[in-house]
This record gives sequence, C-alpha cells and structure tokens, in this order.
Amino acid sequence: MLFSSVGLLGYTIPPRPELVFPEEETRKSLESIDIYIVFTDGPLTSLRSYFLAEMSESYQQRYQATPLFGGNATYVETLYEQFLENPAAVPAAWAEYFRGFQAALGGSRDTPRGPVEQEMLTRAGTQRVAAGNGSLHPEAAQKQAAVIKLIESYRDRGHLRARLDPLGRHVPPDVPDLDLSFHGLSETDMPTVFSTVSLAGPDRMPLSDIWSMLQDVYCGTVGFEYMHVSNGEERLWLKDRIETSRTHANPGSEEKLDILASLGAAEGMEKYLHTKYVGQKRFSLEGGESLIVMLHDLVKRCGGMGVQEVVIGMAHRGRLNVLINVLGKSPKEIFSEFEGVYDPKIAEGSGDVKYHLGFSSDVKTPHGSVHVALAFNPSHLEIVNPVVEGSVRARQDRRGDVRGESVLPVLIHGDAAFAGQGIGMETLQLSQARGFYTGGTVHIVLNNQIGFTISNPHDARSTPYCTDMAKMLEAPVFHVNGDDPEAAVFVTRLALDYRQKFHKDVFVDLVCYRRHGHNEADEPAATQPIMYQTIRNHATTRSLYADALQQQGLVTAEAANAMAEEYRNRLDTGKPVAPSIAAHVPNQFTVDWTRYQQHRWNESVDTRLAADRLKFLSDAMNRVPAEVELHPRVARIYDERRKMAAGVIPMDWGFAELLAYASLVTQGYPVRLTGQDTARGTFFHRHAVLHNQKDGSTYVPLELVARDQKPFTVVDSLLSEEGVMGFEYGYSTAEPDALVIWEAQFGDFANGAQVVIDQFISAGEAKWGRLCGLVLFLPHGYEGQGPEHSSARLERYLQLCAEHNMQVCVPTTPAQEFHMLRRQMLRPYRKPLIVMSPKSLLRHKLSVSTLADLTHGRFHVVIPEIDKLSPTRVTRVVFCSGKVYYDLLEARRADKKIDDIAIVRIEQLYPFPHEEYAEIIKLYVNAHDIVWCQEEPQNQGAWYEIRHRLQDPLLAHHRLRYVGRAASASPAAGYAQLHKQQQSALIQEALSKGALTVPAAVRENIKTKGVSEKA
Ligand SMILES: Cc1ncc(C[n+]2csc(CCOP(=O)(O)OP(=O)(O)O)c2C)c(N)n1
Repeated sequence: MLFSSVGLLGYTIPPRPELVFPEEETRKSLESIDIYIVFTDGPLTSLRSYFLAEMSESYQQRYQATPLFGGNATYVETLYEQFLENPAAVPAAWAEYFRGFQAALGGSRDTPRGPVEQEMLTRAGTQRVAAGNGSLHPEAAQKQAAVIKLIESYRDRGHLRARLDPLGRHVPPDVPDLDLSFHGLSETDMPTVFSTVSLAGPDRMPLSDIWSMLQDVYCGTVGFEYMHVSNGEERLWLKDRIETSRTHANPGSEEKLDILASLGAAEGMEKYLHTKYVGQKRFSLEGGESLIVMLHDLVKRCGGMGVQEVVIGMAHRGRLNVLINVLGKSPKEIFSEFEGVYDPKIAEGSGDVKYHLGFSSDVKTPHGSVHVALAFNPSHLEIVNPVVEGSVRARQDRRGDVRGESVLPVLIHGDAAFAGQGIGMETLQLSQARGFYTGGTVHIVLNNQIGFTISNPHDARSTPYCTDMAKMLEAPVFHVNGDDPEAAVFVTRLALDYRQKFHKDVFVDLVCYRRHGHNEADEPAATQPIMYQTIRNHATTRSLYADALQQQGLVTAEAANAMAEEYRNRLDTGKPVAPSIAAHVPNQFTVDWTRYQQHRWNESVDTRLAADRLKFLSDAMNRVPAEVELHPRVARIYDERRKMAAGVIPMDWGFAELLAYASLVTQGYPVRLTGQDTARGTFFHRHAVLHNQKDGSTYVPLELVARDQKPFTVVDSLLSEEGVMGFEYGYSTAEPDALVIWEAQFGDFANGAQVVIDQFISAGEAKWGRLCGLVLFLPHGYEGQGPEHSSARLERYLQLCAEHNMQVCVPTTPAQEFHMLRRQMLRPYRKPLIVMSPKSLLRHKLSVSTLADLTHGRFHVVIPEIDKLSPTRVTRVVFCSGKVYYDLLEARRADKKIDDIAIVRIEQLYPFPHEEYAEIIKLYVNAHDIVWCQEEPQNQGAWYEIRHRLQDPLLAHHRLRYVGRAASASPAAGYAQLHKQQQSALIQEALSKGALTVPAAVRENIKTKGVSEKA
C-alpha cells in the first residue's frame, strides 16, 4: 500500500484541495472531514516524510492509535496513479486535490520529484498492461481499484467467512464486501490479470487466482484478525506471514505423525479416565484435543527461541490432560487423587481438588530443556491470569531479562469466562505497563462455544467474538478450527513468533466443542439438545486426522489404532507418559523453598541496625544531587529527614519506612512496592521518587544506596486492585527473597481484590503449600473521612486467619513499621503480612520514634503502657490497636486525675500474642475491668474476632467489655460532626468512671440509625 487514508464516509470526494488533518479531538470534527490522507507503511519515504512533517505531533499520535484508516487507501492510491497518468481521468475535485499536495511537494506531473511519483508511474504502467491496451482505460483502472479493495476487505473481514466451527453449526454473518459484486467485479473478470499490489506472491495474477488465494488464506480454517494492529511494522509482518504461508504449517510427515500422537494422547487419556472413574469430575478436554498438539509444539519451539521457562495459567477444563500429557505428571498420582487417597504423612495443609493443582517439570526440546510450570488455580475463573503474569515477571527479574524473552506466560482461557470476567481486561491492561510488563503473553482461548449451559453467544457477551477484548490491546487474534490440528499448530507458531519479535500479547482462539457436559456428571442435552445431537455424531479430531493421514498414505488404520493401544498400556503402568520429560536439574535461577519451611512465626530475629550503618543508609537515602531541583514541599520533607537522621528531630513514618527499604536492599533483598500513587504516597509522605522541577526527570535515591545493592522498585500501578494485587501475589510466590508490597490507596479499596485475598493470600499455603511473603499496606483509621476512607475492613482479614496462615499487624510508631518490615524479610519465614497502615499518624506529633528505637528495638507484638503508672493502682486496662490509641492517650493525659487506667496496644492481632497479653493481665493485679476499645463499629474491627482470645486468660474477677461504636451497616459516619461526636464518646466511655458520660444526644443519634448499641 502506498499510503493509507482515513475515510469516515466511504469514497467521498475530498471537500478541500489541501491536505486536511483534524486538529480537534472531538468526534464531531472528525466527522465533518470526509477524508484524510495519512502516511504510508510502504517504501515511499519521501511522501511519508512529507506527511509526517505536515502532521502535528498530537495528530500523528492519534493517527497511530486510531483504527480508522486503511479503508480508502487503495481507492485513493489508484486514483493518484490515474492522475499521474492522466489528470483528466480522475474527477475534477480529486485532480485539484492531488495537484494541491504535488504543489506542496514541490513537483508536478511533468516533473515528478522523486521515488514517490516514479513508483506511481511504474505502477500505472503495470496497470496499462493489465488493461491490455497500453493505455490506462478508466474502466480498467476502476477494476484495478476494485480488486485492491477486495483484497483489503478480505484482510479486514475475511475471518467472518472462515470455516471455524468444527460442528458446522455457525451461521456466518452477511458480509457484502467479501463478494465480487460489491466491488463492481464479476465472474467475467476472473481471467483478467490484475496487479496484486501488496498481496503476497506474484505481482500480477488473474482475478481467479487472487480470489482463490483470498479464500484459502482468509476464509479457510483460520480467521485472522490483525488489521486493527495500528503499528505498521507489526501489521505488515503479520500480513506477510499470513499470506505467504497460506494458513497451514505444511508439516512434514514426521510432524504429522507427531500431531497424530498428540491427539491420540489427548483423547486416550480422557477415554481412559472416563472408563476407569465413571462419572467422576475431570472437566474433560474432549472436543478440544488440539490444545495438546498446540502446547507440545509451543514448548518444543520455545527451546529454540531463547525461552527457558513457560508459566501456564488455566482453569479446570483440560487441566488433567495438560498435566499428564504436557507436564508429565505421573498418572499414578492423578489416579490416587481420583481415588481421594489422603495420606496425612504426605499431605500438607488441607489440600485441593485434583483439577486445581499446579505442577512443574523440565521438558526436553531439540534446543535444550524448558522449565514448564502450571500455576495452582482456584475455581474462580480467570483470576489466575495476573498471578501468572506476576510469577513470570519475578522469574524474568531474577534472570535480569528486561525484554521478557526468557520466560513466557501462556494463559489458557474459557470462552465464556474470558468474555465475562473483568480480571481479563485488568490483566491485559498490565501487559505493557512499566512495572508489570512481561514481554507479551500467548493467550489461547479454549473456545468450546459454551459456558456451562450458555451456548448462545448473545447471552454470553455483547461482541461477535469471545476474544474481542483482545482488541483493546490491539493484539492480533487468530481464530482456528479445532478440527484442523495443522492449522492450530500454524497459528500457535505465528503467535509465538509474534510475541518473541514484538513482545506483545497475541491470541489464538481455538474454536472447538465440549463432548460432554460441563463436567462428566452433567447432562448437556437437557439444555443444548440440538448441539449435542451434532456432537454425538461428530467424529473425534484424532479420528478425523487419522483418516486424513490414511488418505495421504502416511499411516494405516491398524497403525493408528496401535498408537492408541500403546498409549493406553503406558497409562496402565501409571508412569509418566508425556514426551521428553527431563529430570529436573536445579540451576542458579531455581528457588530453594526448603529454606523457608519448618519455621515458626515467633522465632526471634534481630532487626536492629548498628548506628554507623543507620547513618550510612540514611545519608544515602536522603542524598539528592544538586541538579535535581525539588518542589519546595518535597525539599522540606527531605530537609526534615536529614534532621531526623542527625537525631535533631524525632523520626516520622516516611523516614522509618524508607530506611527499612534501604537496609533491606543492601542486605540482599530486592524491594518492590506497587499501588496507586505509591511512589509519592497518597498522603504525600513517601516521596520515594523525586521529580526534578526543572525538567520533569525523576530520581530515586533508594536505587543508588550502594553499588552492590539489590533493586528497589517503586511503581505507581494502574488503577486496578484485583489485577495488581493478583500480580504481586504471583510475584511474591515466585520470589521469596524480595519484599513485595501492594499498597491500597485507602484500605477499603482492597475489597475489589477480594478474590485474591480469599482464594490465594489467605488459603494458598493450606490448599497448595505455596509460600508467600506478600505485604498488603491498607491505610486504616477513623479520621472523619466518611464510609469509604476509614476502614480497611480489618475484621475480614481476621476472619480469614487460622493455622498461622498470615499476619495482621497494626503498627503505631515509625519504629514498629521499620522493625516489622525488616522482620518480614530477615526471618526465614514467608507468610503474608496484612498491615493496617497509618493515615493521620503519618504526621501525628506523638507517633514518632527515635534513632535509638531502631538501633536497639524490635517489633513489639504488644506495646505496654508507656506512662509511669503504678501497676497496683491500675483498676482498668484498656486494650486497643491503631490510631485510637493516641486519642485515648491524649485524653487520659489531658485529664490529670486519671492514673488508674492503663492503655496497652496490641500491635499484632494475628497470630495473637497470647503470652504477652497474659503478662499484661498478670501485671495489673488490681485491674478487674478489661476493656477492648476500638474505633470501628462493633460488628466490624477486631472485637468479635479476638474477643475469645482476650477472654482466654481472664479469671473470675475480671470483666471483659467492649467500648466502641455501635454496630453499623456502614463502616463510618459520613457527617464529620457525627464522626467527632462518636469518636469523643467512645474515648470518654473508655476512660470514664462509673456511669457512662456519653452525651445522650450522641447515643440517640446512633440509635435512630436503627441499630442497637451493643448488637
Ligand atoms: C468467577 C467464576 N464464576 C462462576 C464460576 C462457575 N463456573 C465454572 S465453569 C463455568 C463456565 C465456564 O465457561 P467457559 O469459560 O466457556 O469454560 P468451559 O467450562 O466451557 O471450558 C462457570 C460459570 C466460576 N468457576 N468462577
């Protein structure tokens, strides 16, 4: 194509003779312009650079991003050729238009200026030949233009007529521009030779050949969608690969027999389980057996393409098949899972059903072995996607692979799930973002055209294809008929090559069917009677392919049967059946998880820093080169940090936190912190990334603490919770040596990622034995900011706690934060850490620490009373967590008369510090009034989750009671005044003697909201 044009209204005559580039962003202005000429993908660089120079930068960018191009290109191009030949041959408005830009180029028809016109004229000559009369007849030119349009139509929409449905049930939509007549062509034009322009193959061909090539390439058993790829280089690469190969991989006979063997394995394994474990759920792959062929080929080729590791994420459908036939899991193990054998000697945790389990192995390929891992997966469809990406990124980081070439993510989706689950979009959005880039993912949609019971696409989605979301990334999509395994191999190769070359996502939509119900106990005909009539009569992919190979004389029926028989016999032995599984040989990138096993949460660890080390680190983290001009407010923060380092003023949270990171990266632990606005800190407190006010460049002091330090990564994430938290979970389960932190902007937003918390973070170890040291920072505290910025929903995390599965901490001082973060890495123990992190405490005058707290302290799970009270005078002990402590402390200090109420902070709510708590109780021998005070409503916060633990060591004379907000449907009051009243009421109540002093009006206010105070 010489140049492309954007036409919104079809073949409209240009309204103006000059080049028109829309400067307005609005749709209105776009629509008011009939046609825009934009630059070429082709070799005509002079024209291209002319256009580029003419276009404003913003328009160039917009052009690059718009899908509205290409439609009129060939038409305009042909007209221009005609014009060069004979200006009178084109409509007057066009002639004027072309003269306009010729003038702009400084040339004319008589004195063509350069290769642009020269090539145009050459082509016009070609066209004359096509017309057969030595001159460019207008009608011939019109036909030539029509042929070019026809080719473009096939590239664009040929997939709509591709034969994709193995069941043959799909009714293709009406696509008029794929017909000759739409373009003014007919059967009588078939013998005419036309210029093929950019179509692969000869420069000129009879229309009949062009037509059959278009049918073969674009309407065979593969439907290609790639014209939405706006990057010209990628689009041309795809076009060339697609058109030159004519769809099929053209495998040799050995490869064909390999394909047959893979299909035999895929089918054989399901049939085996079907007869051996009748009616048991296995989520059979049958109908989609080509998936195994694709994965075999993909892994095999990875070896030769520099891919060292492949991480696969997939749901239940076909998982057992992939485990046995691709990853080489021993059938014996799977059989025992079918038999539900539970051996407490072997089993760790509470386990999971067989079709959720992960596995990994080394697969031998002609170019060395490739480590293949299948991620553990909960039932929640698609949620494994970001987890796989995070795991891949960790592996790439470990290898120092910034382009993402050595580790490949492969995501296998269900058609209904991919179209429906929002996490699919979030994961795609991560794809090229700096902190989450993995060099592109190969996606395979196991499109069995049914989602549980939905087979009508109109019920399952609002777009034509289940893959349509891929287009938001401009990812190419190759739809392939599952009954054509050779085509499936071809598109898999194309996908892998594209990913390795362009480092972007790519999709293969394997259109297949589901031979049984949703699971094997299910009756599909109840809801899909007609579809299943067809399926019952439809031969398997293996037998269809075996027949095809028989016809080609490559195999006999007996040999094909013998192959199947032999596979069954191998399964009978229970030994691994996958081809080429190598013994796993650990290398320098293999993680030794045994280091983290068999440890207890309360093993002590020294988290202190020597004073000289502290000085060295704080100097480094506060160092800002002279050429970096800071914003005055940031400069003040850094000035203050320098004073903190010198011990001149007390230390705040930002200082302590960054110092913890500085210490860890110089002790061999990479630090990775992501979340929304995390680099600066939502509360303007972190400023880990400095922005030079002179030129906008950035400077990250923690990247430059010491020459041999580990990476410090802090990235503002996209505005996603579920996707990003899933990614960080995946990262931390693959990289135990890194401190991985996900930060919520406000703690309650984490509930958008509830699946990740419930299905992975809290239960991953119990279900699958996967260790994870992920830290969640969840800003929490009642400061009158309303229902959505107060509570991180502490109660939910505590409710998930059992078997020491994770830690829930509420640090109240900078030093606690420092020691807690260091403890998280220095202990040989990896458990998720949920932190109710501070908001107003970040700048609270009492919530400060000293350098001595870092050089001498540790993380205290309980912080005893800090004022000098006589223990024997104490009659009440108020226990609390978090910010409310300072409200209580200030109120007590303000009331000089109170010297008998101790206030104790529980800084770690889980695992609960039983011993430390019991010691406090013992210390205050005269205290019988034990209070739990919290800011959260009674049905929320810690109370109901820890009440039994608080009660545990108490004796008969003790009385445990609750002080806090009444139970409430909403986490916090929206009215600032109501908030204040509630807050001061609960503080007063916690410190009051005798009768409650809470103002009646406040109590009334709470009651009228319809909840009892002590639910
Ligand atoms: C998030 C989520 N919602 C609902 C389900 C229940 N469910 C399991 S399979 C399935 C249908 C999935 O259809 P599709 O994605 O086409 O995959 P297939 O099972 O057909 O292979 C549903 C709704 C689930 N597992 N996860």
